[in-house]
Amino acid sequence: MADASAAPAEKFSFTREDFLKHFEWVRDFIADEVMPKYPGLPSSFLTYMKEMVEYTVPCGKLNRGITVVHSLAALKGDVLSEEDVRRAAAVGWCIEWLQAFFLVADDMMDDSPTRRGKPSWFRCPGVGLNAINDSFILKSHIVHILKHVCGADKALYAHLLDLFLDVTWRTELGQGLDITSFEGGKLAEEGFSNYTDERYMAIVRYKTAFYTFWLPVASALALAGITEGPAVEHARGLCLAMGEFFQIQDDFLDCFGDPAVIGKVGTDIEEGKCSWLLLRALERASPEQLELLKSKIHTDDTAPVKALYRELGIPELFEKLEADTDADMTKRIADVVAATDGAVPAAVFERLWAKTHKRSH
Ligand code: GPP
Ligand code: MG
Ligand code: MG
Ligand code: MG
Repeated sequence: MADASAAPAEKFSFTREDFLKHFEWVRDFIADEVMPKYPGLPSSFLTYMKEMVEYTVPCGKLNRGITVVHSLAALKGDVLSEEDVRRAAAVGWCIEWLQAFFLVADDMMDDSPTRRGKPSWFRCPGVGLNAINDSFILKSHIVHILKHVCGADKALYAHLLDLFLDVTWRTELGQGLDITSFEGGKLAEEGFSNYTDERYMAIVRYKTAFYTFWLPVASALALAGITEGPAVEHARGLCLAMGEFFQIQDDFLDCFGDPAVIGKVGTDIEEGKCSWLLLRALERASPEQLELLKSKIHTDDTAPVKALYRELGIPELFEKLEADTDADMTKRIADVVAATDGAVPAAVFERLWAKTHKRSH
C-alpha cells in the first residue's frame, strides 16, 4: 500500500542554465580527452578548434537539446537519476553540435550575414572557407560524445549512431532540394515551375522536421529503452507535422521577423528560396504581380516583394494557419496518447508545441 504520509515526488525541473552547465564538461571532454589522442596537432590549431566550438555550438535557443532531457523525464514519470540526466544532456548536446554543423554550412550556402546575433562563422576574420572543414569537424565530434556517454551499452550506441546518421542524411537531402530550387535561366523561361507545394513539403520535412523535432524525441525514447513499435511510429508522425509548421514559421520570420529578435538577417528572397510565402503569393498573384515576382525574386531588391506579400494578405494567411495548426496539434497529441496507451505521455508533445506555437524567434 502506498505510504500516504510520503511527500509527493518533486516535479522534475531542468532549465536552460542546467543544460548549459553540461556543455562545460562535454566541451572539455572533446578538448582535453579526444583531441589530445591525435599526436602532431599544434596548440594553435587546438586553440582554433576550441574557439570554433565555443562560437558555433552553445549560443542558440537550445530547445532541441533540452528536449531530450525533458522528454526522458516525461517518459520516466519525472524520476531521473543523476546519471540519466547527465547522459540525456550529453545526447542533447550532440543535437546542438549537429545543429552547429548544419548552421555553419547553411550560412555559407545561404550567404547569411548573421546568426544568433553575431556574424555567421564563415564571415569571422580568418575563417572564410575554412568553415567548410569546421562544419565536418563539428559533425565528427558527435560520434566521440555518443560513444563516451553510451559506455558499455553497445546496443544503445549502435541505435543512437544509426538514428543520427539517418537524420543527418535526410537533412542533407532536404538541404539539397532547398538549394537547387532556384535554377537561373529556368525562371525566365518557364516561370516558377520548380516552386510547388509538393517540393516544399519534401524540403521542410527533410531539411528541418527530422532533426529539429524527431531527433530529440527519438533520442529520449531510445534512452528510455523504446526503439521500435507503435509508440515510435506515432511519435514520429506527430513530430514531423510539428516540424513542418516550424519551418513555415522560419520562412515567415525570415521575411517579417525582427532581425534583433531572431538573431539573423533573412536571405530567402535574395537567394530565390522556395519559401511558404512565395508559394502562397504565386497562388494569388495576378499576371502583373507574377511579373514583379519574376523580376525581383533572387535579387537584393526585397522591398517590392515584401510589399506584395502584404498586399496579397500573406501575414493574415499565416496567422490563420497558426491558429488552425494549434487546434489540429491539440487533437493530434490526444490521438497519439490514446493510440500508444499512454506509453508516450502528452507532456512530451505539449512542451514541444508550447515552445513552437507563436514563437517570435
Ligand atoms: C533550415 O534552413 C535548415 C537547415 C539549417 C539544415 C541545413 C542542412 C545542411 C545539410 C547544411 P534555413 O536556411 O531556412 O535556416 P535559417 O533560416 O536558420 O538559415
Ligand atoms: Mg539559412
Ligand atoms: Mg538554408
Ligand atoms: Mg530560414
